[in-house]
Amino acid sequence: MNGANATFVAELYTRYLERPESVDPEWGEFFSTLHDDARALLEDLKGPSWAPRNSAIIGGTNGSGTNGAGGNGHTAPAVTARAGAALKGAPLSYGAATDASASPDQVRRATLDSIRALMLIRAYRVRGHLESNLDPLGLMPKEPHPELDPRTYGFAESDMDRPIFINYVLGLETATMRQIIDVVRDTYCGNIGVEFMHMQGPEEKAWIQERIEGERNHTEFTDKGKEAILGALTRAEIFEQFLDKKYTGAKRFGLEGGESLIPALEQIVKRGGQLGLRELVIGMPHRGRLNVLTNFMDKPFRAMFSEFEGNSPNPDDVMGSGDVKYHLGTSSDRTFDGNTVHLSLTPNPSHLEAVNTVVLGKVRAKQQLRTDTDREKVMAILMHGDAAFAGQGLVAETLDLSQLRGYRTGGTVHVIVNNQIGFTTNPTAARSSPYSSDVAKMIQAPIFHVNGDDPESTVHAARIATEYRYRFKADVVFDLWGYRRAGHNESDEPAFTQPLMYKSISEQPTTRALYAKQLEDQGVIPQGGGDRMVEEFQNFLEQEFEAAKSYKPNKADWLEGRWADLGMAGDEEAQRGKTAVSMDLLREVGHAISEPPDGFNANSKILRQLKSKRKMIDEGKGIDWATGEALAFGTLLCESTPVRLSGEDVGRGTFSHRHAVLIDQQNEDKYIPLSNIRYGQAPIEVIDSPLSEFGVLGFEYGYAQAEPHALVLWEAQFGDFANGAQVIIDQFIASGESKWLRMAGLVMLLPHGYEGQGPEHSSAKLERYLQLCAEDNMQVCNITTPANYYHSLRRQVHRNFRKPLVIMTPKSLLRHKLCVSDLDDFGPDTSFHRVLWDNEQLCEDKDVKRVVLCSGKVYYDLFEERAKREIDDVFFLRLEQLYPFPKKALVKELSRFKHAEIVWCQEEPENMGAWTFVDRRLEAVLNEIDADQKRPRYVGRPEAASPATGNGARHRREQEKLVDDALTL
Ligand SMILES: Cc1ncc(C[n+]2csc(CCOP(=O)(O)OP(=O)(O)O)c2C)c(N)n1
Repeated sequence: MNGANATFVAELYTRYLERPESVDPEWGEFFSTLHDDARALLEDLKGPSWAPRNSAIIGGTNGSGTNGAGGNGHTAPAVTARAGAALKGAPLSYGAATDASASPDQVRRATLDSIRALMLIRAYRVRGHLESNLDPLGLMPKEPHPELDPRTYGFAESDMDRPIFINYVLGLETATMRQIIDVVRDTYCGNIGVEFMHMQGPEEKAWIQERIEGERNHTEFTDKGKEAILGALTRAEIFEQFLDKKYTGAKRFGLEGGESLIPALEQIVKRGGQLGLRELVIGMPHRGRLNVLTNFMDKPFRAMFSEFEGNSPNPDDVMGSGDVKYHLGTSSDRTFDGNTVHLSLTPNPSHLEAVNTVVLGKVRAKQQLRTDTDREKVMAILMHGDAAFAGQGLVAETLDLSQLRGYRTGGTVHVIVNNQIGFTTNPTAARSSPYSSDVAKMIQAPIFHVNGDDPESTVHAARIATEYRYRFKADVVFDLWGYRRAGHNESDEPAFTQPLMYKSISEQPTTRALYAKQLEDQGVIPQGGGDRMVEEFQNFLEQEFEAAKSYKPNKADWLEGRWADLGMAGDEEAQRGKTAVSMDLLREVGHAISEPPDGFNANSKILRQLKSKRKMIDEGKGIDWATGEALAFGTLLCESTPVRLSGEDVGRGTFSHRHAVLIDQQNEDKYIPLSNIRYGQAPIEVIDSPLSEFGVLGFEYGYAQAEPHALVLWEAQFGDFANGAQVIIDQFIASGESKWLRMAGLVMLLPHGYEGQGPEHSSAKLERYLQLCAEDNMQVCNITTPANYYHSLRRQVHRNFRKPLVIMTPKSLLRHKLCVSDLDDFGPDTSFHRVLWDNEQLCEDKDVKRVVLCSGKVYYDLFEERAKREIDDVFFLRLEQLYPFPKKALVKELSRFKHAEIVWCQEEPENMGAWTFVDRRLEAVLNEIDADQKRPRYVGRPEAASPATGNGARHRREQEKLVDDALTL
């Protein structure tokens, strides 16, 4: 755009406003985005009906004025008249709309001025951030952007002082282009760059615009406020220096270069507290974590120094592997302005961003527990590195959850601690987008980029970000630009890879030093006041350092709050749990889940299913898998245990078996039978999740951690998809208790079984879970009856400890005539069985020639084939729970068959499934009972790279062979 065509565009635009259809559609689309301000301007300028028709200059000839905006045909003349008044510098009250003395040319130019000025102002809103001053090092190349140049809109130097009517846009009625530029540059190109014009919501966009334009994006801090900011910067900087001096070279992933984070976080809590925040759940990476733990979370410095001395953060009698300092969490209360906010930092693994949805799940559970339906009392802050935010796909998954009914938490404040480097990698190699924050545009989040060397702007922007979250209950991104003073960690040499950047960093005064000087120069603090603050804090740290020598942690940070009545796992017998319920309760639930309400138009096939469900309950026979599950959920709900099930398509069930949510065939109303058992029952949430494994599993893990008194389940569409969430499984579920003393009773339901559906839909990779099992960290089951499934679920909340439960769940067994239970198996005197006997014993123990041990669906294949062949001397034993390994039970059962052949049969290839896990454990059992055969013999598919064949005929051949081998070989 240049001066000449800007005139053309402005004319076109005026025509567009009068008759949108009269301009080319592409222009129309462009103009529609300009709409708000320009329309307001023209509306305001709409003259009274006496404006002369024939003075129309733009778009008003040939009678077209009759089609003008507002239908009175006078818009354009009125506009020009008003603009003409502006041109002459007349006061622009409404009454000045008729300035008959302005010549048509003057009026025309004034009108164009107005519109072109609006175009420029809009360009600053959209792209002003590109010329803002974000990089404290000043290394980021900055090109002037033509759209931000008044010449582009036809304003030469000689035009800069002409008054232009802009109708209170930017709070100015009239202004010269010079004044306009002053204001827009101050607002949009200072030390804060705001991106918000990508937002579709007019209210959200207008809010941001007003919030920042109203005060030119500045806060005037009181002297006390300024001192508080300097205090926070001083603590942040001196703490790192102190560590560097006392523990030179020790890894701490220091915050140096990003110290403004600390006052920014304090501002978020302070402003949040005023807006209703009572509990803040925090997720953050390694960078600056020790600083956040002490200076923001109030972890005692002496405790931190003690850990640097190599002491455990927990009392000696606490077990577990522990973790490195910069992964640990903590919790504390902080009070600002009389509002106390509980802060908890979630422990996390090295895996950047992996903690994100764990934090969100915790927030959601805490909101539920506080009946915080407005989502104002509990909020998350997630901190991120710039490289990680752009690079890790989980960020997109996290953002995607932010507004979904089953996962929303009322908005997260994301803080990118942007040091413009990722380990040794430059931004140009780390992302294709201009900013690391760009991914957040997918959810229309506003983005505040701030130069961290301007701590006042930092605190100001943090405040607006918090207000936005509270106003719109939506995510907001705060991108704090700084640098990394040391290498990636303190023993790394950054000059190997970024010599120029590090030369510049070595010459850069610290943020604290710059700000202390600023406050001294302003007279806010006395000369030398900055240094005195430093000394005072150094002295305090020295005292803490001394105190650390005798510091002893007096309690471990666990089993508090909601966990207070829970303990550690006891012996094997205790793990059974009391899971039986009365027959009355079973029938009550059974009836509720088999009757849609009056007037509900259920699908006819569903009605048939409900009828047969009702029959199962009434006759007490043939209870299938889905009904067993519903009985588990329903009985828990009646016992006041909330249930939360999420995963892809879980409402209906991937295999169309669950139908936890019924859909009215005429209006698509939903009815959840399990929500309608009785008055006063606990709530159940059944949530169809987005197509994500990593994010959603993390969320449910976090939820389960914060609410141990609910049954929380995640179901994979097919079990193997869970490996998209492998980080959550390895880093949290399997090892979280050992590393961080954090338990979770989360259930993972993983459809598994060889049914000829090909490589990706057969195996849930049982072997992976078994390999992770140790120290009683979790339970892994492959269950074969609806009743045992029911008990396994109820057991999760009927013991005084919590452990993750991984279940290989069935597919074909969902409808298998043999895979059913009696109602009695759910009733009094029943419980979970880790080992299940054969359903039929066909000969006496002593005559059993062979015992086939197996787990899961293959049992039924074996059972049917044995019956078909009328074999009566083979006995089956099912391992329903593989871990904790039911050694005692197996010793007892196998002692009956000391002289029999012992076979392990599985469907999976030999390098997969349970074989390598059970092999040595069964050997130990056989040795213990002094059986004739000391090791089980393997029967199953041979080793394979791919879990299953894609060829149906080959699958059947393989399956027949392994069943045949198990019975006869
Ligand atoms: C998922 C994952 N991959 C790789 C790493 C190894 N790693 C640790 S820090 C880091 C660079 C992170 O850069 P950035 O996100 O910008 O944070 P910074 O350390 O600069 O604060 C990398 C690659 C990791 N921790 N997690």
